Amino acid sequence: MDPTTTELGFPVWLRINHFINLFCIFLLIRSGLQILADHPKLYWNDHCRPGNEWVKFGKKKMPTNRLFTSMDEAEDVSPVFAIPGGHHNLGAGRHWHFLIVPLWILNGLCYVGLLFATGQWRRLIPTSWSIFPEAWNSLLTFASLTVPPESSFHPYDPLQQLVYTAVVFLLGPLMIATGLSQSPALIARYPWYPRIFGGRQGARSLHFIGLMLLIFYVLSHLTMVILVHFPRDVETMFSMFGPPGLLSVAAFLSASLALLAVIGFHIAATLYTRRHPRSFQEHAAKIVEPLMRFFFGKLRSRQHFDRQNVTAMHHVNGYPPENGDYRRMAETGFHDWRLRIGGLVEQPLELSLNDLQQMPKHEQTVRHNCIQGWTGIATWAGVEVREVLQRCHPKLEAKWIVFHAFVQDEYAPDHYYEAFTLEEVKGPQTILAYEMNGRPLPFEHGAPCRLRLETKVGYKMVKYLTHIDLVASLDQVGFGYGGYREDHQFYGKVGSI
Ligand SMILES: Nc1nc2c(c(=O)[nH]1)N[C@H]1C(S)=C(S)[C@@H](COP(=O)(O)O)O[C@H]1N2
Ligand SMILES: [Mo]
Repeated sequence: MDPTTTELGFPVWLRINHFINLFCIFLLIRSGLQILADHPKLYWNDHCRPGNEWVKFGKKKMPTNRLFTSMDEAEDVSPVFAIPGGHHNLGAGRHWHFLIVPLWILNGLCYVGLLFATGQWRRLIPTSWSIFPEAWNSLLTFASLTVPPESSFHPYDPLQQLVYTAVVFLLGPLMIATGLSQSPALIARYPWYPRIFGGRQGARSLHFIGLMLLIFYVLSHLTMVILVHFPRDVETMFSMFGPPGLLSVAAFLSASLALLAVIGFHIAATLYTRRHPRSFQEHAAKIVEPLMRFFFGKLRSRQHFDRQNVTAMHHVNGYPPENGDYRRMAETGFHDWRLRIGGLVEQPLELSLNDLQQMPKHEQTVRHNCIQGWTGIATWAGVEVREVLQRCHPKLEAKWIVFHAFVQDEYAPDHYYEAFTLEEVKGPQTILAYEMNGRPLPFEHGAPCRLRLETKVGYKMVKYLTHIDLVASLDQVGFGYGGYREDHQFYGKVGSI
């Protein structure tokens, strides 16, 4: 090996970079497990047919004789493994994931940049094919449970070198690429992209397999550090003479402190997130929302799935309203139902189902992406929101458009609603749908009319619409966080990923 590699040492930037990476990875793993727990089933195709998962965690069994919703499928998860842990804390788990991802990617880019700028790459990236047989020999040595002599670490042994290169240049990019393909906005704009991974569920499964490899890597890496370096450091600690020994002691202490700091941060962050979910949501939103709007906000859906491809058993989330008004209207085929469009508009509207059917009809065969993880493909048809907006003439002060649903249950007065900026709903494939797969919208999917906005995660697409309001601010709408799930489950209000 190139003799200069041993002289490279571990410069300060490398140590800091490594520390930030460690900090990020543990948070990404724990928030990732929180997200997974909300739909702990993995599939290889985007239909997510119940029972068709290749792996499933948790013991829940879904009924086959009555309607269940995907919220019923969520599992609790221990705060030891997940941040913040507990029941359906998906919103907070996502905030953590999205807070850390940009930091982790930035740190990774700095690392790779500096690696090449400083010559450090020479000891990381193998330059000869002989690395493979050498790594194999090294693996055999480890398999016989002996630690190779220190001389074979210069400073990395061949197996280490191969694994590090693979983690940095294969596993890292794979996690980013498959993570990105979970964004409804990105994959609605570039439908070819998730196909690289066999669809969004293929990507989700690979993201999970990557997570498992990452956990395995982190655990074995830590074990190696403890087995190989720890005894050597302890030895020097107890024979404290000469500057090299002292340096080693300092390194050992600072590494231990760094690890303790990460553990301490996790405990504090978990407790804070669990005890103050609202304040965490508000703080996280200040960073996550602008980033999400910046990277995904301008993307417009261009999906055209083959109609042959629709999902036979499309999942459901959110039960049909259990209230008298709704039931009465349903009995007469929603003859009396009117969609009211009001608020800051010059021309308030009241549209019957028939009025909607008389307007230009738009049809789209698209993938639905629930925030919990499942997908399904369906053909939806209805009226473009931009068409309705043209007819009602929004006033200049109107900034937000809020879609309201029937009260779920007359004894529980909060109703489902979701808000968007006016810009967000002006794109294509944003419709008030009254048909699904060529039939009137079924009850469980939002009869008589629901929103479809294909660059968003499912929770933004309000079913069982009653009225649409244009407002200048969200302060007076619900609790003011931009939607029912934002108010009650601490989700973010953008929902582009
Ligand atoms: N009124 C209402 N709309 C709703 C919900 C709900 O609970 N109530 N759930 C949302 C969520 S989280 C999802 S994923 C989609 C599910 O649509 P589907 O049931 O047609 O599959 O509806 C959204 N719209
Ligand atoms: Mo959802």
